[in-house]
Amino acid sequence: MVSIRLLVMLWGLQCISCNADSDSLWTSKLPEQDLQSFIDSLIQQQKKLCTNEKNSVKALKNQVENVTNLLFYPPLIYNNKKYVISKVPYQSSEEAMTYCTAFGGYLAEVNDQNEYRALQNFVLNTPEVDVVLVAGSDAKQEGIWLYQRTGKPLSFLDWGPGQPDNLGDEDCLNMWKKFGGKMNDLPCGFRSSQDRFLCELPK
Ligand SMILES: [Ca+2]
Ligand SMILES: [Ca+2]
Ligand SMILES: [Ca+2]
Repeated sequence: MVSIRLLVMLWGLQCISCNADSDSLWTSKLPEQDLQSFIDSLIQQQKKLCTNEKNSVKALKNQVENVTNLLFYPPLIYNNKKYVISKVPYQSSEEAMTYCTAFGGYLAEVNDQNEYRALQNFVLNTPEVDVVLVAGSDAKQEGIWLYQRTGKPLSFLDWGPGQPDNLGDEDCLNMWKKFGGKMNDLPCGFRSSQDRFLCELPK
């Protein structure tokens, strides 16, 4: 009898992970005379609770997708990554990085020529977008460009005409439509409500 009771408790334990409502299972008395039907009802409850959990995970995923659609233009899928350009400006490069991190990624790091071409086309083909912040800063040492996330030197740079000019102290990196999507240094703080940022996310 003890082993059956243990079995019943284990079933209850599995349900705990599905839904807090299953607390009630622990407070209800075990009917000694009809353990089988009690076990059956527990199995049914567990199935129901796990279905509820699946539904809430689905609802949460939908919510995240809705927020993503509100905050970002339609994504670019490239090389098993998802790139998104914000519909909103950033107050600082740190804020842009925080947004990207919140969505499970980082401020887009242009690593090579192929990724650069893909992102250039993405920037050029996204309407209402002009200046797009990407990863890269020479704040630590003027002229030495590092990825903020890793602290490593940029493995790819392609400056627009006359850049970088560090005009009035510009220590962050963007891709600029005016330059055909080529790179420009710009201030790391707020510059214009028209400026956007680009996140690199897992697909
Ligand atoms: Ca990259
Ligand atoms: Ca600079
Ligand atoms: Ca500049």
